[in-house]
Amino acid sequence: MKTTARLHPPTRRRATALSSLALACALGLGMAASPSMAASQPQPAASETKPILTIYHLEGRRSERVVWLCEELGLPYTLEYKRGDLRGSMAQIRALNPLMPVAPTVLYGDQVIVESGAILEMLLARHGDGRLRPAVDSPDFPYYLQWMHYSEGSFAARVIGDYRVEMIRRSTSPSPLVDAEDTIRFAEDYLSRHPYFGGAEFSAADIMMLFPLNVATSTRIADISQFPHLAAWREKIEQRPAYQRMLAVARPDGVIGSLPPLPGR
Ligand SMILES: N[C@@H](CCC(=O)N[C@@H](CS)C(=O)NCC(=O)O)C(=O)O
Repeated sequence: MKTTARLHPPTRRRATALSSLALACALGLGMAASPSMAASQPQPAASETKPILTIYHLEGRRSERVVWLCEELGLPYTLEYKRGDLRGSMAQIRALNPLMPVAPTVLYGDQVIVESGAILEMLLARHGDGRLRPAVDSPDFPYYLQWMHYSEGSFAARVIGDYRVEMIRRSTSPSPLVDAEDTIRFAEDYLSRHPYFGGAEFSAADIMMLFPLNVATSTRIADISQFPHLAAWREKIEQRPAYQRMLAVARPDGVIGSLPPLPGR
């Protein structure tokens, strides 16, 4: 599946129209613009025909973060994946990045880049115009940066680590080390005092934090009803129009091939 969304900033209306095109593509109406749709769009100049960014994607996986960020920013991108076919999508990634075939892998210009957090930071630094992150001198900035990194370094790492261990051997006593539930409790505590992970405003830190929370709850590593602030935050950010546009283009059939939930929970 190849979807291209283009935007000439700052024309936001155009982004919406092009997202509709991307949605049509995602819904199986063909990858190229239909003649009538193409005719209704202003034609991009030759230098703008190919977005600088191509996102190699697996449905329901971390590459959604990059799509979501681009939708928030109105940043043009090409989305590559094979709908309903994780193996096929992985083969595309492997062909581009044989030594580290993970989602997201992006092609940015002629550079192949991995690590969703790094990709988000790079896109914000180059294309963000100050959006989706607090100013460097604001009191929110240290928290923003903490959660940007915590999402993968502590949260996802422990959720997936605990899940793998528990699939092999159910633990009968709490871990003496910081475990997945502790990482969630820490995030819950922060959200009891701040509306978003970047502090006062929605930011890329929220985009980073959603994926490990979803893995934690869908695998039953954590019970979301125990974490009301996280539950309310998730509900709020999932209503964002850019998140909904991301779902339409990047997860048209829901999460496929998800990890089985832990038994007996
Ligand atoms: N820390 C990396 C993790 C990337 C990663 O492991 N992605 C998963 C999908 S969510 C993947 O590609 N897994 C395939 C595999 O491990 O073989 C990031 O944030 O981008």
